[in-house]
Amino acid sequence: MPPALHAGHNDLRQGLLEPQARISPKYLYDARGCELFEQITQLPEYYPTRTEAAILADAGPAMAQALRGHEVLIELGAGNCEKVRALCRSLWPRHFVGVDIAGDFLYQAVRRLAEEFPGLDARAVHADITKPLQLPPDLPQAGRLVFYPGSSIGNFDPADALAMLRRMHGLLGPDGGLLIGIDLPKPLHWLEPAYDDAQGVTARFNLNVLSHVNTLIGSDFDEDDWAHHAFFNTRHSRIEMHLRARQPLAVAWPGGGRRFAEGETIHTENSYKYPLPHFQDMLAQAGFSTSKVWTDERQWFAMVYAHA
Ligand code: AVI
Repeated sequence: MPPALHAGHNDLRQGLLEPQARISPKYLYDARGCELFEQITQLPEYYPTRTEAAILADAGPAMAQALRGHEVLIELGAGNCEKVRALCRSLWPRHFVGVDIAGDFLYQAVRRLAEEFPGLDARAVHADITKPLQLPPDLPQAGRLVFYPGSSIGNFDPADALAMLRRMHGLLGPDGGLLIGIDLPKPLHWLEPAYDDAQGVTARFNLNVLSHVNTLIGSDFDEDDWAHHAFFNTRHSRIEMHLRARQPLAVAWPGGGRRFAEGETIHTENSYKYPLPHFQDMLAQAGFSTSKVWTDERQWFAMVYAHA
């Protein structure tokens, strides 16, 4: 294959060459990765999605009360717009903007939402939410609420998470708010299986990143050479996902390559579990003040509402 075909994605090549090889978690989400993640959210061990959905359902009326006045809903990483439905039913906003990197998927989901909520001005913005965001210029400034569910903020390292919270703050006027989902620390015997399930779906999700990388940079990773490894790093309060070489091996790509010793790993994802006060500190550093927190009985997950 001509090398030009695999130009770009220098971050990938650089990450693979670092002493602790790494692949950014954003590469987990090609079409197959998105499908596998959907399956993860249904797994018995993967508590975050269903816990968050239960909080949204149980606290619906109280949330509607607290969020009154927010008529402009901006969902980051909107995906299939499933989570925002409950919020639309209780808030009946006038405007909705769904932002996601998966364009086609998003356009269809926003069209369905507009059909379900007649009168809602629903729009899709195809964009990478980790970069500065251009919202439609005619979107009202007053009454904005940024909705960022799913605890995806935990997939950024703390400095990047803080930068992201600051960018969210920058999207809001003085009466704006943020409703964000965060996954809280909990005992290891609940945490680790959520990232290493019995059916091996998370393993397939992690290994799939190698096929995606092959497509992007023309490398010759073989998924069978690697094993999924996920563990809780207590010092950093985060789940780490790695791919571990099953034997000594060499991987090549146009213009480069590297050897891996048996047991050497590629770090593919972090999922931080912030204690609530710690996360509230981050919000404060980004210019927000926490207004309300909803959580589940076990205090495993929290929906935090913060004022700009
Ligand atoms: C998208 N994100 C919140 C998931 C998480 O729990 O950190 C990604 C994931 N990785 C493995 N399982 C789920």
